[in-house]
Amino acid sequence: MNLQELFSKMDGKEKKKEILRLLSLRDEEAEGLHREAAQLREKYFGNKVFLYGFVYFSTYCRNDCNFCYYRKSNPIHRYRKTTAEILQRAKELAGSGVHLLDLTMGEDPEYRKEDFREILKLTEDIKKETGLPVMISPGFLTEDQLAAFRNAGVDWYALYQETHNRELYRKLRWDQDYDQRMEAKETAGKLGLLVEEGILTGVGESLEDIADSLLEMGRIRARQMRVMTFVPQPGSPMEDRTPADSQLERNIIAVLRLLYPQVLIPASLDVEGINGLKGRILAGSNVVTSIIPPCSGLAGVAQMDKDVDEGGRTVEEVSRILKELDLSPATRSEYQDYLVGIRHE
Ligand code: SAM
Ligand code: MD0
Ligand code: SF4
Repeated sequence: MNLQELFSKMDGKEKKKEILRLLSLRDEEAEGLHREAAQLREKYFGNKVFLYGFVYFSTYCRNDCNFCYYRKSNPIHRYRKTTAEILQRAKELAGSGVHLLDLTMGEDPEYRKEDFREILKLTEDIKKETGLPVMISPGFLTEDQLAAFRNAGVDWYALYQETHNRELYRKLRWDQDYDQRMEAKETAGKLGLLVEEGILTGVGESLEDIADSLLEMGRIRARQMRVMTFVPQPGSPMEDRTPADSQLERNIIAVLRLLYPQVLIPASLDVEGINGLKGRILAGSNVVTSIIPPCSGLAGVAQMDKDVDEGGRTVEEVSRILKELDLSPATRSEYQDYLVGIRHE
């Protein structure tokens, strides 16, 4: 019996034990796990991979997350792009062949004004002019704000808990309420938005914390599930933490694929840049995120400028690497058909 079949027959306690075992695999055993996950991706998605364009349009933030470069108490250079410029970048990305646009900001008080009036209008314009599905990552939203974004045509709401261990959460997002953040995702789901949940690894979590998170992601019915290895940020309280390699992140990707074979699992270019892509795809990812137009003055979140202006984080470069793995970017309509399918589940 393969691992996926085994999982589907297990009760909660057995499942957790098996997750813990898989997370700690290394070397050839880990490779075996990743191979099985990649086979499952192939079973459900063929040789097709989805590509997400990333537009981090304001790096101003009212929050003070301990892991983040853009926390409000870090005295860094910040930018806020005008809506005209954001639309322009979105169109460029769409033209380059991405399947979705991820509109991301810090919790910028300026753009949060009047219940995001300007951003709502911008979202409508972007949908109209590009015809692409849109994800928003604006931080916490109230029910009314979520409904307004849904009415503006938004498809996805991304809001990452980072961990589902409340004590650890208090050390990471120390100035934000745990339950409010979880509830925003449940509300979004009820309103008909698709939800992306995510965790950080390398922030002092235990394997058991990770196992709990993976089960929690299923419980809240997230349709996209991400893990990112923590990248220490200059000027932040966690800057001296030793950075972890990507082994655990790749094991988590593989276990997510076994637990939830049909969900979207990103390989983010925002952790190790373009050189980290293969390993994550080989572990079972089926979405490449953090594709950024070169020389646009737009940044990543965990890796502000890595590979961006060199053109490493482009559709072209990603497609070249996918080809080496006998994979290729999906078509626009394949991605849109996938969304129709999960909406009707
Ligand atoms: N400000 C919004 C928020 O925090 O929800 C949207 C930005 S969101 C895309 C930022 C995400 O990037 C965080 O939730 C976290 O998972 C990830 N991130 C931030 N800083 C990071 C770091 N230093 N290393 C790895 N991931 C990081
Ligand atoms: C990424 N830098 O995809 C982006 C970001 C926000 N929805 C995503 C963390 O890696
Ligand atoms: Fe702000 Fe998001 Fe960074 Fe937290 S993770 S400080 S909410 S930009």
